[in-house]
Amino acid sequence: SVSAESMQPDSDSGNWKPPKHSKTAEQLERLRAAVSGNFLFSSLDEDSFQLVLDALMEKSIPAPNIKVITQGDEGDFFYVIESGDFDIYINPSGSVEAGPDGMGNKVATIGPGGSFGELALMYNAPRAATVVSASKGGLLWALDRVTFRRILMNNAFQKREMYEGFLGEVPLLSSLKPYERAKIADALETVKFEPGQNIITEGEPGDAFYLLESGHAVAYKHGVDHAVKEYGRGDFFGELALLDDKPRAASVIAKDNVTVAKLGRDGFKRLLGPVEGIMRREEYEGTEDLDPLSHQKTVT
Ligand code: 1OR
Repeated sequence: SVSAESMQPDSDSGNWKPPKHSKTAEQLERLRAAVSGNFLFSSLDEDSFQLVLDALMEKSIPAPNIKVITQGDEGDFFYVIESGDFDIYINPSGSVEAGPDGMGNKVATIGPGGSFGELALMYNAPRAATVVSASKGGLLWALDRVTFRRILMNNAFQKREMYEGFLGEVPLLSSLKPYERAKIADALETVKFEPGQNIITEGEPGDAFYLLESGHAVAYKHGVDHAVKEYGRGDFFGELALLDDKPRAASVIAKDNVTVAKLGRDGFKRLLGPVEGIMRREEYEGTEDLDPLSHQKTVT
């Protein structure tokens, strides 16, 4: 949980001037692309967004095996990945013997569009993990601690707190670690629908995945006469078009007032990899007719 102390603004930042690192048009274009899919930036207003763009610094990580963050160090920067893969190692015991260079065990790999290094800045804690480049041609965008805390952090806290309870109840996500659910929370957007509104329309291309937070929705195939499924709190839908790059296989329509947590295609691919097997298995579970939507309660 968030300590009161970690929420205090940094004491030395009374007359803070945000850093400005000038960028070429080419750099700016790459930077905009790199942060476009990243949750934390998407809910910033124009001014804050511009301020963060100015403050970000490009950092080239040309080769594999370069340490970007060392577990136990003080936090200085938050990083967004433009290109390259980065491995996360955790040494739970602090033992020098554990794993390569005493870095402990590899717990995750993060790729383009992903980010890391937020925990130490959010909680005023030592670095929780070691982060090492895993490929050539890595490019990072680094945001200094003060700008992160002043501009991006409240957003991250709010979303992680707001979604923590709900995501913990979603059966699909129960095998994930709390940290993995926190990263999903960052990427979610709350959307509301009124009774009768289409959340998803059959035949259209798919660009998002949905978790149902409250209310009920019904899936229909071939027009609204043929209900195939009803969804309630904690259920998910919209995965098929994203998993298989196919048009929407059904329409999903709000039955009453519905609130969904929406996850865009990039976030879906980046964050739900570990449960892809579960989604695919559930598609066909216990059905004779292999109806691709029959992984949840069938409307009778
Ligand atoms: P940091 O500032 O502590 C290391 O610096 C960063 O590694 C950390 O922020 C996160 O951004 C990132 N546990 C802790 N930190 C992780 C983890 C993680 N994965 C990435 N980082 N995991 C939990 C393992 C029990 C891995 C979850 C898959």
